[in-house]
Amino acid sequence: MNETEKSSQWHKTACILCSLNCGIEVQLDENEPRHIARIRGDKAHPISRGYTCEKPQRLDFYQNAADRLTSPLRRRPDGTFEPIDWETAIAEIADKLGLIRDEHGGESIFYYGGGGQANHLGGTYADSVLKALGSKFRSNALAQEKTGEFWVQGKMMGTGMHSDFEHCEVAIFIGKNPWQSHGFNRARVILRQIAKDPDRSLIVIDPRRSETAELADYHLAIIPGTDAWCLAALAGILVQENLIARDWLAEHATGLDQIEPLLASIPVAGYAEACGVPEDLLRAAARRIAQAKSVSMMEDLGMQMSIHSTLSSYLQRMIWLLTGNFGRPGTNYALVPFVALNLLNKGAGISRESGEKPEKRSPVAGARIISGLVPCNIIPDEILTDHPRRYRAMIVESANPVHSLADSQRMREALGSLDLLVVIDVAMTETARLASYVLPAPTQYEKYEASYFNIEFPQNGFHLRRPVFDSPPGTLPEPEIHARIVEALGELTDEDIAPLKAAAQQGRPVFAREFMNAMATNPVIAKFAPVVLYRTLGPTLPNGAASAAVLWAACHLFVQANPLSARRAGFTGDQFTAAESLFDAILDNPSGVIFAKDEYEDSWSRVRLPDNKINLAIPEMIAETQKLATEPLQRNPDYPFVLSAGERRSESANTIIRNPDWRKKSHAGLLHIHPQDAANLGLKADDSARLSTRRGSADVVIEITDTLQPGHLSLPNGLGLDYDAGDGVIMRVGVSLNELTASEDRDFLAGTPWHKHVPARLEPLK
Ligand SMILES: Nc1nc2c(c(=O)[nH]1)N[C@H]1C(S)=C(S)[C@@H](COP(=O)(O)OP(=O)(O)OC[C@H]3O[C@@H](n4cnc5c(=O)[nH]c(N)nc54)[C@H](O)[C@@H]3O)O[C@H]1N2
Ligand SMILES: Nc1nc2c(c(=O)[nH]1)N[C@H]1C(S)=C(S)[C@@H](COP(=O)(O)OP(=O)(O)OC[C@H]3O[C@@H](n4cnc5c(=O)[nH]c(N)nc54)[C@H](O)[C@@H]3O)O[C@H]1N2
Ligand code: SF4
Ligand SMILES: [Mo]
Repeated sequence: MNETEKSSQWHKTACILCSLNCGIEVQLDENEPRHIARIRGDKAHPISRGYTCEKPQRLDFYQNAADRLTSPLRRRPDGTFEPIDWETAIAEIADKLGLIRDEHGGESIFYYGGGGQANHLGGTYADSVLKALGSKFRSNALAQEKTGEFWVQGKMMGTGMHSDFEHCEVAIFIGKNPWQSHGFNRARVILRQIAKDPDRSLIVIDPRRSETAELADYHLAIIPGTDAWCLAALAGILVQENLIARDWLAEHATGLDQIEPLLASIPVAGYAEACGVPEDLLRAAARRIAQAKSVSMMEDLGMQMSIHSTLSSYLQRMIWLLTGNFGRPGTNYALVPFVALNLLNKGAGISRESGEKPEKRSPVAGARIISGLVPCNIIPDEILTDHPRRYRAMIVESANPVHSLADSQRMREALGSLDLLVVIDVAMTETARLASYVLPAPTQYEKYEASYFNIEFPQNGFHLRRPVFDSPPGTLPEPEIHARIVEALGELTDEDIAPLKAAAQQGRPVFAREFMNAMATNPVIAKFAPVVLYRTLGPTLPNGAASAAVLWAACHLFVQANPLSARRAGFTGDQFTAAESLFDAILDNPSGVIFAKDEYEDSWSRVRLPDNKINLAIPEMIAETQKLATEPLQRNPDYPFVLSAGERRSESANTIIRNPDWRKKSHAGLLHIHPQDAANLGLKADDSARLSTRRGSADVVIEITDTLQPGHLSLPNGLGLDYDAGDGVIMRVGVSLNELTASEDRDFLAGTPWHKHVPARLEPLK
């Protein structure tokens, strides 16, 4: 295909700006063929079906950023970087990691990241590097938002779950603004449908009149940080007005006898006052929930990144469980993940189904490890110490912890004090700037990638995306980087893989037999399975799809664990044939495939607790609920405002796009403030002010809006990046939020941060 044909063609891929990864089609610029010129939704994508929001129109800012990395870099003693070749980079990194392992043990090498919003294929191969090093501790962004929810979910259901907003009668969102942040497919279409149907209701629990709250039938505008009181009051009303689904609970749940007296004693009027919502409105919402045939409920950062987050995850579940809303259309369901992530990438925390691993604690701070992830907020404590088991080296892949985790100042200090920091990214990030070595990867449009947050039901989809562009010289895809490190460590030799390489030449049936055999007989093959597959099966896959090799094993594991789901999705025959045809379907369908079809009742068999019954009573959470009566929300008079540090707006997308020009001027990261507060401070629209927290201060420009309550301030997520436009001049637009947050402000159990609840002070800058 010549360049002109290539540019006029529509290439199928996905948007990478949030976890939904909607299918899109892109056309390249005729004159500048490395640019994306036009973008439209892919109607053939089996999940998003042509839907997109406005953000992907600006994806070329990601693809063609000026701070893209094009060569491995090594830090010089003076802190500047020099380009080096790949052979040198891999040899030196493997050598240094090997020395640290030999001297201090593999436990001292910490892995962070492994995939952002749409790129988890590379991270599955990192597992082999970690095994080669004997590394045991890892984390990623899920451990600063979802681990409290995972812990509760593990104790109550032993399975991951999601909600069926498309079919529910009542939808409830707490600390979640799906109009902007999505979180489920085709969110705006579905929200509009619910809002305009007189028989359906939308309940939003959010201190702010968000775009979603605008559409709500019931907006419970709580005082920031009082979710636990609001939820306890709602659950209290359900019990006290006898609105609970008693027969259903008798059949499907245990522990009601322990929580009923607790909820019966909730002083509803007092808790209504504590959360600032009129008691009548709380009662009306609770009755609406109890009446409905189906209720779906979702929590997100507004609750998960605030005080009481783990407790609120527990109380949130009471609302829909006490009313029997699980395992039917329109309610909440247990999903079927693509098992590979569980088995091949153990502990990555992506599948949302593992609860707490018994007794697992971080080596220095002794923090609880949930779903295999060390709490993000304690990472600096694990490094900034002379403890013999401290982390001494770190590999960061596809993440920017210096910018995205609490307390950037301590994170910089911690990363700066490591013996070795290796960063794998596409761009020169705030974290990469501190690295000993920076390894450049192609963008997600220059390699095979996969969208992994598969949470749809009753049909679940998987999308393997093909490259739209060739990868630039100087970059290597992550699977290749990981394979080379494992090989340079001397852990996997040509002799180990030669028989499988030969078998792969004879077709997949022969390969499958030999691979299973090798897994059972050669411990090296079992230990490094992802990289082995990449090196043996990988080169035989069509169209250069070597990175997809790990998915072959994933297909087999999936069909083995869920034969019925696969059969309903059309993958029939014996287990081997079904798995092979699923793998072929993934390779052959550039818009993605449905890999599982389920029945709502299947949810019950996935509740992995005794008798498949839901457990309502978690002792730690019962004790926390009791404390609500005597421990009111604390206020610090020196910091009279509550700052929500990280609102999702229409032009924020974590830090995936670094060039600030992707936003219109009017969205340049303004601080939202209520008119009354602005007037009290003598501030007018577009005035500058100094925002201070216990940890730091920043200059902000304000926007006045009555969508916020008095006393509440809000700043957008993902801004304040130091973007080098190529001329050495750093552009910074908006506030780098985590310069203002403190790592000790975190949940008592899961260690998740309180970013939505940062005590703050605001002073006019004159
Ligand atoms: N446009 C856009 N979409 C995104 C992202 C993005 O950067 N930009 N990021 C993606 C990611 S990684 C995630 S995790 C999701 C997050 O998605 P969301 O959690 O929906 O996003 P937020 O805007 O951070 O927070 C949601 C709401 O919490 C409210 N809130 C603040 N304080 C409180 C409180 O004390 N209690 C309650 N109940 N609510 C409160 C805020 O007013 C806000 O409306 O979004 C994803 N989607
Ligand atoms: N104060 C505050 N802090 C927050 C939040 C908040 O609301 N408030 N939100 C938090 C949330 S929910 C999240 S999820 C985190 C997200 O924070 P992180 O997990 O750090 O991830 P992203 O900001 O998504 O950045 C992804 C990185 O991947 C790189 N990248 C993109 N494509 C590729 C690729 O193909 N290969 C490689 N190797 N790298 C690639 C990008 O350049 C970028 O550096 O931020 C958190 N931080
Ligand atoms: S930002 Fe999210 S919802 Fe919007 S198009 Fe991209 S993947 Fe879809
Ligand atoms: Mo997130």
